[in-house]
Amino acid sequence: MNAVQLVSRDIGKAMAVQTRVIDYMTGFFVEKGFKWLLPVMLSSITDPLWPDPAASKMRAPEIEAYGSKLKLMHSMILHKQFAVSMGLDKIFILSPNIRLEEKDRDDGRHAYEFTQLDFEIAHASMDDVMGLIEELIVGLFKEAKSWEEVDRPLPKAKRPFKRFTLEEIKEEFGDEDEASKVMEEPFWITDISREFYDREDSERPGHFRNYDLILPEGYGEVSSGGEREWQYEVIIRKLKEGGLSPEAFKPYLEVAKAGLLKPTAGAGIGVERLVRYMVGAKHIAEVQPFPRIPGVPAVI
Ligand code: ASN
Repeated sequence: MNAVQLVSRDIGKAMAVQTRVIDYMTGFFVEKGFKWLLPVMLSSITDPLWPDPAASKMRAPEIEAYGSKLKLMHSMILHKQFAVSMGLDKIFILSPNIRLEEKDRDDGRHAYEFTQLDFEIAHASMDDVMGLIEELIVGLFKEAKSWEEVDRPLPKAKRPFKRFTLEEIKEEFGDEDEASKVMEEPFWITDISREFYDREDSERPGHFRNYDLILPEGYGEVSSGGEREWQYEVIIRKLKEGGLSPEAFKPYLEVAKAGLLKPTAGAGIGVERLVRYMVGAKHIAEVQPFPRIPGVPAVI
């Protein structure tokens, strides 16, 4: 595709739905008393996105600024925890993320530049966050029934959404993608061994208090989150177990060591993924005015 073909595409419907989705979601969080932070796009530390069964190992690109090296953000997870340390108990951000995935990640769902609605709540539990996301999704789908741009039936998502552990998904469906194809309503996958910041169940070591929301019809993961670690010793141990260098998380560890991280829980919701699902687009490129597809050179 060249630049002329790119600007000749019709993405009016997708952008109309995106406008309504962002309007609905931001309104939902503002209404509930969340503070709306502006995004951080560069920082000395970012989400390692590793270890993670659903990710390829990647490095955040860096730029040099005023004598320090700053990374392009993989996600704002660590900054969300800092924001709660600053005394902001409920926050959200429309956060642009850059993730230079492997080429083979072009599965219709991955983009190497995308936006997530990322939120975090002090002293919340996984049930609190899962309940909040269910309320948001059920309300959004209900609202969307009256939007003329959404001309396909969305599932009657009923609360509570079904929950499976990752172990159960493997036993029952083989993997997450198969489960997404078979299921007819959004569902949860819990207990996933991944990045250090997701909380390990202190009463059940080797189990994790985290969750992903999966869309049906093969659309796959749309949201991901967890309760968080906040204790310095636990964080250090998990960084080392994950093969990550504590040196790369210096300011984060300083704040943790000072006892300033709080127990929190949160999640991020992929904006383009949600819009793709609601308009029924085959590929995420169809809902990105400027597609950023792993392995495909950007046109503009
Ligand atoms: N937003 C995610 C979370 O809150 C983190 C991520 O995007 N990797 O857990």
